[in-house]
Amino acid sequence: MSSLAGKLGIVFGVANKRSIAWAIAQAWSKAGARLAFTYQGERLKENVEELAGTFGPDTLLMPCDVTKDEDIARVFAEVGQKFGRLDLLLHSVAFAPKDALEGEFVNTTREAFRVAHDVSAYSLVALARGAAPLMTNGGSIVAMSYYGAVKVVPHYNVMGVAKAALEASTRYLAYDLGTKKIRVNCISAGPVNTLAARGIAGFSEMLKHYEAHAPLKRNVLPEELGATGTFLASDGAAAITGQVLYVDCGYEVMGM
Ligand code: 0WE
Repeated sequence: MSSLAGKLGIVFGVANKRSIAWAIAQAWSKAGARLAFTYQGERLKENVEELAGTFGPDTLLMPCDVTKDEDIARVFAEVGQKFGRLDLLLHSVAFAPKDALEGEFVNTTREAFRVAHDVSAYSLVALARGAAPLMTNGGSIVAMSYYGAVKVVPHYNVMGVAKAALEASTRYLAYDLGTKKIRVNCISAGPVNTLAARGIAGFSEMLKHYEAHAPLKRNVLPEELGATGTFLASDGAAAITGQVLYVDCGYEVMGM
């Protein structure tokens, strides 16, 4: 039997076909899950409509700005109506103002710091709180992180601090929601060429650096993030919560 047969999930963070959220959604779907999607703003609506539509014309699709409590409330009300229950949630959402990812961290403005943390870290707490009452048979919440949460990656700057908050939030959520059999974990992915990575100065050099230095001498593939996301969502990971799982071809273990 498929590992996610009969499970109901919601995916936050699909922007286009290269999104990590889309890779994990496809893997969840292939493993038997039925999925709902949200999109951020009219700009991304058509993209996500087309992608979500590949799972059937009746795929639940809703707008959601994760910085708006009303949007989050509406999304979970609709999921409650249409699904009646929820098993899986993917958080693959991050944003920091572009300026904050270019100069020095020391120059991060109060507003850029606030926005980065609101969109990239607090949103996990808000979504977990919205999802928990629907996860009546327990559940699995998966969020995406990056090594810049733990070590300095030049220019990752305030996003690194926000990912540190996301990883710590994962642990506190795991503790609170553990009593309801809801697990909360992060996947810390090696760099992937997505819309969010494009336009980042030096990104292709970063991919080459990982290829040269990671034990596996290559970069992670989106479908490998899908496979890990499927494992964490499955009952095979029933005793795993509060963890950050590195899916980075081993890069994280290197000291030099
Ligand atoms: O988490 C990320 C990127 C998230 C991200 C990307 C952007 C680009 C466009 C957040 N906010 C924005 N804001 C924008 O205006 N990654 C793990 C990919 C990434 O981003 C970097 C990296 C890596 C790796 C930025 C600098 C250095 C390394």
